[in-house]
Amino acid sequence: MEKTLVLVKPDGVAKGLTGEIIARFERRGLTVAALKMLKLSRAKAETHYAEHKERPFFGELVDFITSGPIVAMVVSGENAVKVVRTMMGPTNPVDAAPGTVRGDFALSIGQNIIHGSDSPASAAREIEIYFAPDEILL
Ligand code: D4T
Repeated sequence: MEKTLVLVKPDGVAKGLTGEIIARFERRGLTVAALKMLKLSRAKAETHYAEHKERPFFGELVDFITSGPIVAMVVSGENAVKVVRTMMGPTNPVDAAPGTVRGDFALSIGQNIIHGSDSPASAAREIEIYFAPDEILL
């Protein structure tokens, strides 16, 4: 089964959307294979978003993702990477259709509620940042 990393970002946790987001994935038929709440260190945030290091929004991105608790999960299922990305909606919530997480709950690209890996290779890299192998239970 394909695995992907999902984060409920600090704004999603603060808005009480964690349960709603998990429920959407479970109702779709995906499986939560690992789950934890944590506060991300700057070092881990910089590792996660390394591809954006030179972008002008990098500092704000790291400030935001480390600003409060997040919920990290490994979601598994057939085509989990693509299915989760479709259910999230585009990065900029302005373009996100109603029915997607961002289309229903977000307005700003800087605070867009949720992260999902963008490819199986990214998923493998990102899952290692958040979970030890023995924490992935399904
Ligand atoms: P994440 O990684 O958070 O799921 O977002 P995406 O995969 O959908 O989008 P991304 O990697 O292009 O962007 C990472 C992160 O940076 C924020 N961001 C992005 C921002 O604040 N301003 C911007 O102009 C862009 C492109 C939002 C998500």
